[in-house]
Amino acid sequence: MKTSLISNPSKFLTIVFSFLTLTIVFQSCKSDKKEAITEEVEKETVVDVLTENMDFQMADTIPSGWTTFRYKNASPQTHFILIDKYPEGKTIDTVLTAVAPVFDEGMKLINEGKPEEGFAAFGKLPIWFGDVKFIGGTGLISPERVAHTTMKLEPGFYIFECYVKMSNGVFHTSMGMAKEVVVSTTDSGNEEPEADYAIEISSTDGIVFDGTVTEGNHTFSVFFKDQIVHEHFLGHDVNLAKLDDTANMDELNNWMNWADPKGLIEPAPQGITFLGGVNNMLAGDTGYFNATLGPGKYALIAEVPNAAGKNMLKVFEVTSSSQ
Ligand SMILES: [Cu+2]
Repeated sequence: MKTSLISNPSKFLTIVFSFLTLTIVFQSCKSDKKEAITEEVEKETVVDVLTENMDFQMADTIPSGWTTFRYKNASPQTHFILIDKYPEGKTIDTVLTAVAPVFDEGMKLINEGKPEEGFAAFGKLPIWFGDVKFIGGTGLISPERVAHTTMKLEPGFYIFECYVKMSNGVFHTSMGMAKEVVVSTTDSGNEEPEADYAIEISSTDGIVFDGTVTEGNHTFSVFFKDQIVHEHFLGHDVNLAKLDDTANMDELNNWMNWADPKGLIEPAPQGITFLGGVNNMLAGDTGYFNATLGPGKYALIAEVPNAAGKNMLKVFEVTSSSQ
């Protein structure tokens, strides 16, 4: 079953999550967002996002330009923010008539353990579904932690989502972790951050990072040298994790694949504390994350199948500043 999933280069994930998101959000949110886009929004240096129970509590409209998300996870689950950009002109009516019946059919088959039939059903989806873009967001963040991620936003309509799975296998997206957000034409006025440490990620070289970090509060840049669709139908990203003595790297590596029934599901692996990062961006883009790191062992890892085999798992030490 897994092999079929992985060998199929279709855009299944895009389809699944985009659709989940669209159904959930648009059914409850038909207000006229077109007007909101030009509304004045309060200038703020930081956009606060809070999760308490399968939600994104945040402003409906945020400024464009360089934007820092301060994402507090006050829930018992692990989450992230992935920001999706949909093609222009798609309405809820289009989705409900052209997509919903196809989605229902395909997902039902996959849930019944018939992935090949399910994928065949998704072949009936509109072509534009493949045009959804993933433009950034935070990395994985553990309970009671705060992720700080900075990225440049263009004005427009976006969906914020999290598709980590509950222990019963249900995606957080379908539990309420999908929110439509308007990025206004008002610029935040923020400047691009300056990084203390530079990270690069690409399909060819994996995560490139020199790994010499001293304790303290640091900003890391993440340059997406390229972006591709991996076996799980999504691109690569960079997540920061603190490792304690019980952390098992194989377990972490396996967990970072949603297409595995045991992947990206609660509970998160033992001994791992996720501290944020930068979610899927487009090729050529750069995002930043900030974290306060004490001495110890950490990892940078992409949420892709077999990150280690793609050179997308880097373990490094943070050394004491007194050393
Ligand atoms: Cu979540």
